[in-house]
Amino acid sequence: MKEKLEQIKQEALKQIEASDALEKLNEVRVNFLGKKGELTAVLKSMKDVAPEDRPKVGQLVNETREEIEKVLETAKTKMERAVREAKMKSEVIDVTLPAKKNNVGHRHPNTIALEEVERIFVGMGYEVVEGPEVEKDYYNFEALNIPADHPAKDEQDTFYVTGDILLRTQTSPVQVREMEKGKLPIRMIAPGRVFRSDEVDATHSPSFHQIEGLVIDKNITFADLKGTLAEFAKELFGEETKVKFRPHHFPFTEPSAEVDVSCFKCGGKGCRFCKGSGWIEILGCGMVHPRVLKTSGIDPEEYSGFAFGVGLERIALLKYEIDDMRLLYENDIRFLKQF
Ligand code: 2U9
Repeated sequence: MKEKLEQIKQEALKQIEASDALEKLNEVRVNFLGKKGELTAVLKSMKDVAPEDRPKVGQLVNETREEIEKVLETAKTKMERAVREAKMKSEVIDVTLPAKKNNVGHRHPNTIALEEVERIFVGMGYEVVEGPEVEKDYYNFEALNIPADHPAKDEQDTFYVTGDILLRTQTSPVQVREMEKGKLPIRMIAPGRVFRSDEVDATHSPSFHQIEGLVIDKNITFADLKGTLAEFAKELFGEETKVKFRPHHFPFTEPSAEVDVSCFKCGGKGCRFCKGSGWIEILGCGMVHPRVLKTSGIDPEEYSGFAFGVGLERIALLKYEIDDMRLLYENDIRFLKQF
């Protein structure tokens, strides 16, 4: 019996020695010490041992078991340490290596200009409202006092989806929808993409962006419009900026005007930037036509309002001194990262 136990022990030690993974060590444990293991088998065969020898044999079995367990435990600790050390070695960070450069994204000049304009108007208490790019003829033209036979409809030639569904030519439909809701007063800007059937050149594109503004309340006058736009121009182009209102015509406003700002390059003296005039045209505006108010259910006897429209690309081109609108759409990173 003693030899048998010695033989089991030697075999176990040999197998422990040969183990190169924690799983293998576990196999050895199961094979020798487990329920169906070799040592347990010896214990089970105790019934064949003479009763007086049983305590001695039992003790021998226990000693063998303890020895195997001890060697197993030592091997396991050693192996775990080796695994941990290998892992640490493989995960070592070389702090002297050059850093990886992360390419951080960049806001598009249009977005920078839009956020600046929004900041100015939100600061004056305006709400920013958006609406659909695909519109009904009614909201884009009819409700804005541009009937089917109006020449302005030719000027704003657009893309039709069906006979009366089209890509909006201005963001005014957003304001008409707001007026229809009947909640007054209104103080809003409507930024967004608009479409016109224009050829591409340095100042035109079939798709561009506008920001339109609308204020409707009791006792709104042209003086409110002038004060608001003068303030807007100062915030956008600098405190010294002056505004000039030139009479104009829009079907949806009466009276209407185009607004020039004093050239922020030369201060109004005249330079190449303002083509010698000292003034730069930036937007159109006017008092909302009584017919437009009436069409959307607002009583022009009780309420009045002003509106304005500005091309976002025009602001971006001026502010960042870009001389060709096409650069804004080409997404050339070398261009975009300059702003
Ligand atoms: C409602 C009533 C009136 C919006 C206005 C302009 C003048 C204007 C142009 C600027 C450059 C378009 O992008 S552009 O080509 N816009 O000059 N827009 S008044 O008038 C409105 C809007 C909504 C209900």
